Amino acid sequence: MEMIKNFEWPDDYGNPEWFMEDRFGLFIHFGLFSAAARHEWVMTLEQIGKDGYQKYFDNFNPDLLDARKWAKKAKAAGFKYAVLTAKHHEGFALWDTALSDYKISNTAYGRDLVKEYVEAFRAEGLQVGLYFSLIDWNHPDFLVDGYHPERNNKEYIENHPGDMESYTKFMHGQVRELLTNYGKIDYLWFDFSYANRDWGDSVGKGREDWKSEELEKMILSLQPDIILNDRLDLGRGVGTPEQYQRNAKMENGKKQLVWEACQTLNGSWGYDRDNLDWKTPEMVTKLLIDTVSKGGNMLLNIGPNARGEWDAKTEEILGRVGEWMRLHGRAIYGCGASEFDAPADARFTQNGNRLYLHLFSWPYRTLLIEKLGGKVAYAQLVNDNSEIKYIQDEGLSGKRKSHKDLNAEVTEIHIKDKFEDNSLLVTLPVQRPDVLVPVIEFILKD
Ligand code: FHN
Repeated sequence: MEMIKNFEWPDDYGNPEWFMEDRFGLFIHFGLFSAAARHEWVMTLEQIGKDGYQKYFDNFNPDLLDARKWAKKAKAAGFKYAVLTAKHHEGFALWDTALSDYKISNTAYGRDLVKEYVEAFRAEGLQVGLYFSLIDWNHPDFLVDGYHPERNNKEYIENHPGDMESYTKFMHGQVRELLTNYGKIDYLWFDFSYANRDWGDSVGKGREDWKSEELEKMILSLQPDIILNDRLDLGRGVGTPEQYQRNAKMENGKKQLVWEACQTLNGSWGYDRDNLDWKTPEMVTKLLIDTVSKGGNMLLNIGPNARGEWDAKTEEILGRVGEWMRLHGRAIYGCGASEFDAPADARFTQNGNRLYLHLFSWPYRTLLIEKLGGKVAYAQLVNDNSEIKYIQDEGLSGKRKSHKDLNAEVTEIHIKDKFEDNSLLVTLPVQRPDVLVPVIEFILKD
């Protein structure tokens, strides 16, 4: 595993090596929007004012929510860390905050979900992260801008001119609560800065509005080992591209950045009952592999429903991905980008002398890999640790015992002349292993 020295990382942030080892995180979007069940931006997309939104608070009762079940499911799916929306843009707090009545402990649920979440996920051995929205559409002092649900409500705007000094005092106070009352928090995930937005009659918000420098200092004084993402508009922290797949590592000049691709299962972060745009288990697995092959993590999102349960489709996808992770975790955890170039329609991940070839399509019988010739000591399929044979400089690996080896020899004769002398010719079974993505492990010579 590449040490952090090869990466750009703030000296005063916690050591992110656990993060870079873990590779696979669970994002959980849960709040009053889960009851509306049509995307977590519903309040602003439908310009529902605070009064209109109150019905979700009044009727909120996730009676089947059990954070311990969430944690066990997360572990079974192969996740190593999690990030829960402690408060999303709607301003509804999932913890018993002393700074606002707009909180889960004042609903029929009556309990502190952040407390239950951190305890349950730590008990399963996962690192715990919290998502915190810098935006708060419920707070009366939050200055209305082009993203605000009340942006076209003249009366609201007249009565709420905005007081960002007072708002940031409140916002910093809530962050202080989360980093003081719930033990060690491993990852704080802010969302989001938009300083470059300009709607004409209002502009976006960034580090000056959030008092990001002051906030960051407070955070690191309370939790010196914590890591932060890059959305405080300070130009540092874990990179967080979302809803698309990068085509290369995340780099800043000569150094790689610590980053995670943030992806949804169906295009919505919050529970969206009627949204059927689900990614397949195979697509999710390939996104994870592709991200790790570029030196990043994947933060994969789920949106539990308003009873606090994971819907059937989410369970199905994570069940399949979890089975692949059960067999192939060693090709993901602790791995990163490789110095070798993968063949077409495949990805390499690497951890020291273990090089993993993830085959997005299954070639017929042979696979030629450049620059690996002479470097491989042994090769096997990861799903069953069955040997995979190859030809490199010294000819077919292992003794020829069966007609199949003779077959490989014939291949060698036919292909040898096209064979770069530093290539590796892998001979594959015709039958593709019955897993989401087959993986070959090459054990490299020291
Ligand atoms: O506006 C949010 C959105 O609702 C969601 O929480 C995503 C997750 O990365 N972040 C913001 C959009 O970038």
